[in-house]
Amino acid sequence: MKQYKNLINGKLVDSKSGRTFENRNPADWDEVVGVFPKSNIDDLNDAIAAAKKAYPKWRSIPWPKRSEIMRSVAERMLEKKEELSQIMTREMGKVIKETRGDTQEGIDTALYASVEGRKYFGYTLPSELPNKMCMTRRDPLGVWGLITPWNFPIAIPTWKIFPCLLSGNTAIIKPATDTPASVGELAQILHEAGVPDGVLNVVYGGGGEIGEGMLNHPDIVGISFTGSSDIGMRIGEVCGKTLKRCSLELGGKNGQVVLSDANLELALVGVLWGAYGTTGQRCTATSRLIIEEPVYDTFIEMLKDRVEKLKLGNGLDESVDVGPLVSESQRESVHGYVEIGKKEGAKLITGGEAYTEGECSKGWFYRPTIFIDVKPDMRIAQEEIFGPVLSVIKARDFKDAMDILNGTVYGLSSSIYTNDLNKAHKAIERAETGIVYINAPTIGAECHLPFGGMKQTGNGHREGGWTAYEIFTEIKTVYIDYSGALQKAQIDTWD
Ligand code: UN1
Repeated sequence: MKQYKNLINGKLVDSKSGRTFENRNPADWDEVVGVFPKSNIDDLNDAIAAAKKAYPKWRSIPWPKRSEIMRSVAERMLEKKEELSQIMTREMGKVIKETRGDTQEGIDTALYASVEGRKYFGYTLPSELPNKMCMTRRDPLGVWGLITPWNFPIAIPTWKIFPCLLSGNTAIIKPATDTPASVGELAQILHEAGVPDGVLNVVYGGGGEIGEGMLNHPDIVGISFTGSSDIGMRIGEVCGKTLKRCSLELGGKNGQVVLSDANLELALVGVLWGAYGTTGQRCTATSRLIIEEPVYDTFIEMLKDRVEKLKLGNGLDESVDVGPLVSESQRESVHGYVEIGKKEGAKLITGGEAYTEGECSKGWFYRPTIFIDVKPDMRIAQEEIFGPVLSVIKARDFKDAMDILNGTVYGLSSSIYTNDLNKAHKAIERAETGIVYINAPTIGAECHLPFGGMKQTGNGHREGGWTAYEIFTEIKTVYIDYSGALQKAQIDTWD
């Protein structure tokens, strides 16, 4: 068991509160993965002061030089890929193949950053007036607060930290209390790779204390948050009052549509991966399966059989398909939705209970679950469950399937299985989601493309790719007049 400390101004320090909290393995609650400081406002204030002090020097370093540090981060992460992935499985529960993917996504994000620092373009544009040029450039903002979730303990922190820092900002990160170790290890790597003291600070602790503290601190210029829509709305509200920048990546109720002309075997492996990968705990997880009537019964039969064959267990075992839920409260919440689904009249055909056999008796396991004959307005078809529960809905035809797909307040990811080119294009156009997959599941975004959602999934920002840098920079518009005379825009004429 490792004792972690806050990282403030390049030093590992205990919390001034003297309090700590434990992080336990969700597959075996007897195992303590680490002990962490339960920080208070004094710790946060120290971290913000360090980040503020480090900012002027860090922003003055040329982008290509900062990007060299990112390359070194990528190399170090690659060397430690297996170690990082094992720690992640132990603290979060998802299977080792997936935590290797999570770490790889962080490495890819660092490599992307290492190139972006040499090509982050502005525009040059013609002026309405002679002897004058116009251009845009992007500049950093200052000290950011980054609040990250437990389901992608490395990838999502890297989506925020790397573009934030590469752009010349400094930051405080507060990782989720369920998975703080991964960020602790990552921060150590950044420190060793040459990120100067105070540029990235880690403060462990609860959202109510540290998260709220960030929102209310005048020296924090922006918040980047991934998590639930409820908390996102609260963050947006507080940031609105002081006009802090704020990027929110929130809930999803992602649907996979299977049309009757689709390759059903392909659609089947797609939904198995989309719904039960990461034990359903992805913002992009497939939570609704919308099947066109002619293939409804056949597809459900194929699906039930395969779902019942999924192997549950400790994610470090390479043969396991599905790990535990992250915590006791997560299991209670998922089970609560199963009870709601039963009361609403949906038909439970498999799962629907905790799984406690053998070595799983000491973990937060839950049987992969399928509800069929779900009506689009039921709560299990509308609310984010974040667990291995799939709600299957019958659609009359393509139009009905698209209406059902779009019929939620969320809009993160959608998937359409069809071999009809025209329907595929119509679906791309009509889907009210930030990410659309054709003949692929709702999960599997790549780090160099924009990631985010429409409607209540967010507030219009996109992480990933070049768009992540738009979050962490401000556009500056520059006019350079080399005429040597006063030229009045919109007033002087050119003839
Ligand atoms: C999330 O769903 O919380 O697209 C992040 C994916 C991953 C990232 C998901 N690359 O499924």
